[in-house]
Amino acid sequence: MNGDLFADETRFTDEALGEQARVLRGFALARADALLAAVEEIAAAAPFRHLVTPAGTMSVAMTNCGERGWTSDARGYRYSAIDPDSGRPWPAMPPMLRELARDAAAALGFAGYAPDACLINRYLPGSRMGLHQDRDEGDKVAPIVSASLGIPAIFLFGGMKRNDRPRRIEVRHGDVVVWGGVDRLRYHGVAPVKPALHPLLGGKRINLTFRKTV
Ligand code: MD3
Ligand code: FE
Repeated sequence: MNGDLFADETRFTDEALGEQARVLRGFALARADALLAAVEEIAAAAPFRHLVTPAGTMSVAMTNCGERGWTSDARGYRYSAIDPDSGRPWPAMPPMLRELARDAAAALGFAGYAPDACLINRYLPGSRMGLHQDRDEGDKVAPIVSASLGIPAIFLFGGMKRNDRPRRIEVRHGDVVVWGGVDRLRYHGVAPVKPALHPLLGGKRINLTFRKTV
């Protein structure tokens, strides 16, 4: 390959993270503008908010679209069909988002993936997500699909036990991660995001995670 554009090619090609987990580099790139427009429209109806959990207030701001959304208060977290801030259903999941998730899941052999929830996370410099498992979903085998937009972040990709030392995987604008089946319940998190500037998003990172919650 020629020149600087591909200087880090070896670090940023598709990568197997587990038997049924993979990073698809740039998979969402061609749809990034449309995804961002969709996120803005969703956030206009269901604004980003810093949820409170039993452990404290999250540094990541969140909203949702789809039939259900992930939400939390001091008593605990859950999926809810209603946005507790507005008392209305979450905004519908735009077909574009549904199709991205379906196409990415199909690339790992999960045919016919039909998520019912999309959690949208907004990170500013310093925002982080501690190691956790996604286990509030009824279906613990169906994949979760995650699309990253904006400034880079380091995913912490752990094992089945909290104490397993996580791998650090940099994810950039347009990258998609899919994990399902045997890798579905791995511990994971996001290291504190470093300040950076992205031409489309400025100083922030948006992550969309698609789930099948029932
Ligand atoms: C799963 N969000 O919202 S999942 C979450 O970047 C969440 O905002 C991440 O975890 C974020 O619950 C996107 C990324 C991820 C990375 C590694 C994993 C999920 C993983 C390894 C195993 C299982
Ligand atoms: Fe998670």
